[in-house]
Amino acid sequence: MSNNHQNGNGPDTRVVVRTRVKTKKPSMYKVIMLNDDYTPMEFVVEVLQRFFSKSRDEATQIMLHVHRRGVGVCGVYTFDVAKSKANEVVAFARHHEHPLQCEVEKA
Ligand code: TYC
Repeated sequence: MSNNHQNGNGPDTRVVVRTRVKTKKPSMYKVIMLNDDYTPMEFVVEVLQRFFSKSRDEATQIMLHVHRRGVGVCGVYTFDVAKSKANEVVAFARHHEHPLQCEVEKA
C-alpha cells in the first residue's frame, strides 16, 4: 500500500483497538425484610444484629421501619452474599417457628 494509506481506510487514518484493563464492578443487591403479624419484634432485632452486623439501636430502627412501612432494607451485597443471607435468615426463623420473610432485589 502507498504512503498515508497504511490500512486501506483512506489517508492518515488508523484503527485503534484498546483491550479492557479493568473488570466491571459487580451489580449489588438489597436484602429486603418483610413485615408479618407474628414474628416477635425482639427476634427481628436479634436477626438484624446476627446476620447483618447491625448495632442494637440500628437493628431496632430497621425493625420498627419494617413494622410500620411493611418492608425495609437490611443491607446491600453482591448477589451470592445477598441470597445466602436471605436464605439463612428464613431458615433461622423457620427453626424458631416464625414466618419472617426476606427477599433479594437489585439495588
Ligand atoms: N409486626 C411484628 C409484630 O408486631 C414485628 C415485625 C417487624 C415482624 C419486622 C417482621 O420484618 C418484621 N410482632
